[in-house]
Amino acid sequence: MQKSILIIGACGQIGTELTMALREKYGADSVIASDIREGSDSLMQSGPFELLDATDYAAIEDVVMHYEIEEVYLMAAMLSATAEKFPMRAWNLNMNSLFNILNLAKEKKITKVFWPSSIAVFGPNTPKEQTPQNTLMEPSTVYGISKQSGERWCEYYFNKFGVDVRSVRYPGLISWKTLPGGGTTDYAVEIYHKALEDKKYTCFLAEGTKLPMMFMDDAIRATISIMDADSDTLKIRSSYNLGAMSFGPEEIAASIKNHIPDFEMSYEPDFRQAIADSWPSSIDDSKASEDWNWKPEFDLEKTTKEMLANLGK
Ligand code: AKB
Repeated sequence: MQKSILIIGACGQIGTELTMALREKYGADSVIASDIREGSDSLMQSGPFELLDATDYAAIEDVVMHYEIEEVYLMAAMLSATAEKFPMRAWNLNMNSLFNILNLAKEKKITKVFWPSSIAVFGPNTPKEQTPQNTLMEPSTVYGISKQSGERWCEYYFNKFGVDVRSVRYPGLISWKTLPGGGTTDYAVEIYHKALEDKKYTCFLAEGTKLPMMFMDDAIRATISIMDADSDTLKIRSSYNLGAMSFGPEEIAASIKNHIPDFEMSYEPDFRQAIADSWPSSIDDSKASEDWNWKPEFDLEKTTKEMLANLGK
């Protein structure tokens, strides 16, 4: 089926792989990548690209009209660790970009929206193990507050204006094609790079800090599945819990040691420890399984194999 798609924030960790996957599915010319700066050569050469500021409504509207865009994936955001350093910039980027897209949909200029939420919507008073879909949510980070507010606004625009917005709460994402930036879960990507380069890694989170994580292939599959799902099957228009695996830094180190026996891990927790401590350890994603058949395919061992094989090439 032919459709015209715009990805905002296409050069980031998720955006890069999402753009490639959607181009594969719908054809290169149907998927317009955009970002505030240019991305990798492979992304730039694989199809149309527009320089675009996610906070600039008029510029987004121009691109939407020019390419007759139907669906927007809004992947631009400031993540948890950077947002603690620049609270107002994070709030402005994370909220204004969302309002721009929700308002375009409200005005019927686009028909469908994907917007990512995060495990950061939960806070220190949320049950930590198998965190339910509906539970106490008191996020204590700037990023978490922006994501929780975003979820409320998505649900509001769906109920009030019929905006077809779809969302998942991503856990920490592990990928080898593009580095993450500014997140608390970034250690789970850095560790593989350092294991191959130096055979050692100093982790900025403490031993025992168990967090929900996911390999990027699963995250991309989840994103495309929820966008493909029949609108009527989606009972949740704030954001779906999404899970795959949960581990602490010492467990990822042990799985790397199975392949690189002399790998050494040390720990120097910094300000990101407090952020991680406020988040769940594991996630109950049964609503996503019930409503749109979500099922992860990658566990830690499979992830480690993929990461080391691809980064080692
Ligand atoms: C972060 O660490 O900020 C992100 C997230 C969990 O949303 N990866």
